[in-house]
Amino acid sequence: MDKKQPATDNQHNKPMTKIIDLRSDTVTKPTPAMRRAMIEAEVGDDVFGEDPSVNALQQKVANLLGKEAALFVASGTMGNQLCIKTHTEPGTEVIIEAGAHPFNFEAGSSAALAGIQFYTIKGDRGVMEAAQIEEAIRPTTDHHFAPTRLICIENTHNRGGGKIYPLEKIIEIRKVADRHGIAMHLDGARLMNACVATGIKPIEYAQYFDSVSICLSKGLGAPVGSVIAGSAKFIDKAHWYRKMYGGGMRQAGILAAAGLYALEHHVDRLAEDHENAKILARGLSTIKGIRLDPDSVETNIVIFDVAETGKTSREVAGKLREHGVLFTFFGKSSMRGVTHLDVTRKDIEEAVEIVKKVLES
Ligand code: TLP
Repeated sequence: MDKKQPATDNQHNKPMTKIIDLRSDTVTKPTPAMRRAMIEAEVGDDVFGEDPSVNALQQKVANLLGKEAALFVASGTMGNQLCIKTHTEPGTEVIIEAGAHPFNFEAGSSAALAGIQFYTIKGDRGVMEAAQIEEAIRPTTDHHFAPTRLICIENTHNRGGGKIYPLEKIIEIRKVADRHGIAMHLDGARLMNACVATGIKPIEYAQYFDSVSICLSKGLGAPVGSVIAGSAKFIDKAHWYRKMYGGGMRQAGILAAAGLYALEHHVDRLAEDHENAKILARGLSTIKGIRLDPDSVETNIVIFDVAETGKTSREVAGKLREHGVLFTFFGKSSMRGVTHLDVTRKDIEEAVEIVKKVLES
């Protein structure tokens, strides 16, 4: 089905009234209360540093993560890219897990804009071991090599199915980084999911990283924006690159107000998304043709395999779309469902019923 077409009722070819959209936690729409906060936001020209709402958001995130400074940016991609650019020089190397977002889904920007190359490591659901990382670090004494400058970690790990990066593993990796004088960046697009699921505070994770990026427009439900945090010197340099990348926004307080609202009202409720993801996983795992271990679900992402249906993931996703349930697919047989603010437990139960009907009929 054409992606632009609305899902239709199969028999009558009429547009479906209800769609259960599990493609991503990015699809949420701002709630009425969030919209009110946006309308009422105090604004100024943020390129002059004069937007009170942006400044308040930056201060809030700096405090939350225990960093000297923070910077509001347009997207998670921009956040990661500014951090990678700021930590490196062209011709240097960045160690990253093979399924990580900057390597797979940021349009080649780390190569194009920062001029770095990645050294990828295959982790276990996105989790690399300290020993694997240490082995990947290039010797500084031999100029054949691109010097290693940065280690990137993703928590939770998207392609790892929302896997939480164990804190003790992060601590081990930090020791390796310190031994070699290498910086660490945390892609914390869904850091708050990890925090809510474990009870570990954002600051406890963040202390092991030189830079952290968190997304406001994933599970937190804001329409736009991410925030990066680090030392004052680091953020000052990233601020220069943000301007260079065209990310200097003017009355951005309208957007920052949504982020502030999200941090104040939408963090604790992530527990509901995690519960719904477990319900989704348990339901899907009982359906013929689906392979999924429901116990592997730790946060709001559910990845499952449909090879045994005899159809590709694209075909299965297309079929389900016709029945009003949207999933994403990657690879030939892998699919992803993500729970979020705009789907209820009832929606999840309904989605499972629909998948069952479609796949088992
Ligand atoms: N992830 C999106 C897609 O791009 C795959 C999604 O639907 O999950 N880091 C991580 C871990 C992410 O999952 C994403 C977005 C980003 C960074 C980038 O954020 P945006 O989309 O705001 O640039």
